[in-house]
Amino acid sequence: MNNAQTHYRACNLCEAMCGLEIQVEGDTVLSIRGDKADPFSQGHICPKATALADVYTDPDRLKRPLRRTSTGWEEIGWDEAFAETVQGIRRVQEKYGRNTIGVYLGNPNVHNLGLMLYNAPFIRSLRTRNRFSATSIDQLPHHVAALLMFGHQLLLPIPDVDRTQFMLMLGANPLASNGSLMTAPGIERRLKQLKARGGKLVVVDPRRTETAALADQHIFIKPGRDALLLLALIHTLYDENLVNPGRLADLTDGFDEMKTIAADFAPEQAAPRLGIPAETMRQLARELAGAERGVVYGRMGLSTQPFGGVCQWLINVLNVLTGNLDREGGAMFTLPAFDIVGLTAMTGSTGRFGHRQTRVRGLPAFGGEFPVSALAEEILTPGEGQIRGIVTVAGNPVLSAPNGRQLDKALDGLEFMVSLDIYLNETTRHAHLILPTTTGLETAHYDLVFHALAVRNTAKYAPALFPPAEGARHDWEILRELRNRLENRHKADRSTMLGKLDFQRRLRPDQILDLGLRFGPYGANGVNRDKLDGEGMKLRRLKNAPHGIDLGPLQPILQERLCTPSRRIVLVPEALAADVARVKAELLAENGAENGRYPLSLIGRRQLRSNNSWMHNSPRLVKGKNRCTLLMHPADAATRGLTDGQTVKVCSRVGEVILPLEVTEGIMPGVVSIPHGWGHNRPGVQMRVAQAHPGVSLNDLTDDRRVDELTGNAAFSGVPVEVTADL
Ligand SMILES: Nc1nc2c(c(=O)[nH]1)N[C@H]1C(S)=C(S)[C@@H](COP(=O)(O)OP(=O)(O)OC[C@H]3O[C@@H](n4cnc5c(=O)[nH]c(N)nc54)[C@H](O)[C@@H]3O)O[C@H]1N2
Ligand SMILES: Nc1nc2c(c(=O)[nH]1)N[C@H]1C(S)=C(S)[C@@H](COP(=O)(O)OP(=O)(O)OC[C@H]3O[C@@H](n4cnc5c(=O)[nH]c(N)nc54)[C@H](O)[C@@H]3O)O[C@H]1N2
Ligand code: SF4
Ligand SMILES: [Mo]
Repeated sequence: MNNAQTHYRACNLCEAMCGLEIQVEGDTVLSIRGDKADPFSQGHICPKATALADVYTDPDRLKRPLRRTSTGWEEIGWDEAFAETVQGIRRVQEKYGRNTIGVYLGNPNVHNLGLMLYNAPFIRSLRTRNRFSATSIDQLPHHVAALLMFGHQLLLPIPDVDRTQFMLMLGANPLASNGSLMTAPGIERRLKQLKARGGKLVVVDPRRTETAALADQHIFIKPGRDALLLLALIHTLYDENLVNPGRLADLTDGFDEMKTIAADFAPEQAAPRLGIPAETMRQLARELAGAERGVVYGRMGLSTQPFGGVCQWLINVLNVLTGNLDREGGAMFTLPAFDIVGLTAMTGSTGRFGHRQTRVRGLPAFGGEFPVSALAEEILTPGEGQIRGIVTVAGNPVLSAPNGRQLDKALDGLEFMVSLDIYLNETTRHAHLILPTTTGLETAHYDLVFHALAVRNTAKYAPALFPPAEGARHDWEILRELRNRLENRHKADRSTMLGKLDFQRRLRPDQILDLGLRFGPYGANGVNRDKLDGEGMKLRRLKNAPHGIDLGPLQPILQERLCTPSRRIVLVPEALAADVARVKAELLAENGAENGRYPLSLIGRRQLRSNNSWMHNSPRLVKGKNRCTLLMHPADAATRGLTDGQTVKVCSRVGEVILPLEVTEGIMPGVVSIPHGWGHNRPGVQMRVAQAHPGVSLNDLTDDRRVDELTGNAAFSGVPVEVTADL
């Protein structure tokens, strides 16, 4: 260990931003531990952190550009790869029109500083309307609610978990996911502290999750019906005179409209449809209203369901009605050192909704992107504007988008496809070219996104630990080069004012970061400059603080941040209010027909040792027994004559999968669950460890036609299925 060195950085795999202490010798990682001196994560890590080293050294990882030929893949040089990529894109656009190139950005984009800073100008250079990203299979409803209520798509309320006394959590399982739209490393400790200080945690989930097991109270709910529960809670607040918005009263419009809307949703009315006693709902509303500091928080389970938009709106409404929005211990807003909300608000790019529709089904665009659920049909349906080529950047939609088999088929028929990725996987196997990128430990890191979603204001930067693996390039370098070639410009244009302001062409990611920090709220002239002495926030300061800098707990700041035309909170945005009719028709009306052929309701789940679809090639993460099982309640197993451990077949409208059955009381009768992110048994994948532990893909069952009609977000929760013995 004589030449061992210690490097500090934040893990970029999930949203928790855990501080890591990494011992290295040369290019060998000796150990990865939690960094106890990180003021935010205080030593917390999970098993995935150590797998960062596995990704770095993975023998299956791609390091040179690959071209698909009739006889297989061949390595080519970068110059050739860039030239062919640009030719491929141009060929399609010249033949069919510029919108016939699609682009899909996957989840790792938001965990990568270079991608966050360079993907926008690259996408603009493609000059296509057919933009897609993982947002519409994830948190899109949160953005829609934020845009319509607060005037900015990124003004997302974050639960102040460290100071709350009452937390109502719906459709989230942070003990497995480590928290989402709630960056809070060591969430288990934080939730235990909430209980220890006399607070209460209530979890609403169709499954008794790891988080539900820790909670004071767990309420089962049938998938997709939360909107009804939330409306019943709001009804109770009005009905029992518990509405108490405090100082928000002067800042908010729409209390009376909300009362009218909720009038039809008495808990007594909702109870039979929910299977939750009316008294339980009334009690819950009273506890929330009575808590000195309380918060309602809902994540994936509430976003990716047929009423995702309404659910995320009503959660905000509950926080307003109880005075908990923008209040300590409630749902608060961050003021990060690199302030994307502030920067975009300044330029007026606060978000747009419904300004365009998809060609085939007419699903709405949000923020310049169309819903991924429409991607396959946009490729497969002939006609003008049909997508003929695609660029994927750090995405695996074949496993992550609904009806993955259909997408497989669609991608297979494209005239041109190029992927920036580190693996030859379920999606990239369809590409004509794969451009291999650097991985976590080879990149400089600052969380542009997750500092803005954290339960404290913090900042942390780390330089790359290793140089790029031989042959690989940084994502941002690839995007910059492609953009330059697509725009026919090879050198930065410094002669014009616009050229000078074109940071992405002229500067490296850390230089842009430095500018953002200096001109941010903690910079020398920023509103919060007093938080730091001397010259305020800048990159050098972060470089000198490798464990990160704590900028304090969240503060009430909404009033200054609001971007609505009225500068007030819009409690009842029109589009959302209108969507309540759908809740009434589909959830409240008694005639909600149960599906005869597919009587069970399918949900997903997350597992601590998986990271979406792409980390199953790490041997240490897949070892042990097969985790890709179907969870089913004993009563449902008994009616079907099924027993624990046997192999079963699950069918939905779009497909079927075969996997082992796990019978458990931990899931509601009528509901079954398959973990998300498996299914590596497709031909042509080159991930040997993952292929040896393939599991099945949940999204071979989920349905691209099931979306939240309002937002277009995928409705993964509650897919109708049937389960039989696999004979
Ligand atoms: N049924 C169901 N479906 C779901 C979900 C669910 O809960 N249930 N969850 C949804 C959610 S929340 C999300 S975010 C999406 C994720 O959907 P995607 O983003 O499409 O999928 P990932 O599995 O994150 O795939 C990431 C891809 O990026 C590659 N990659 C990793 N690191 C890098 C890098 O640094 N650079 C580049 N260029 N490539 C990299 C990986 O090899 C992989 O191909 O899935 C969604 N799909
Ligand atoms: N280990 C690990 N961590 C991850 C990821 C990962 O793949 N693995 N992915 C990361 C990503 S991209 C994201 S977006 C976050 C997601 O973070 P979370 O939202 O916390 O993740 P999930 O575990 O999907 O939690 C969703 C919960 O909703 C429940 N649910 C499903 N349908 C319904 C419903 O209709 N109503 C209610 N009330 N509940 C429902 C499910 O049972 C599940 O417990 O996790 C991140 N962290
Ligand atoms: S919880 Fe998330 S950020 Fe923390 S070590 Fe695990 S994967 Fe990394
Ligand atoms: Mo996600």
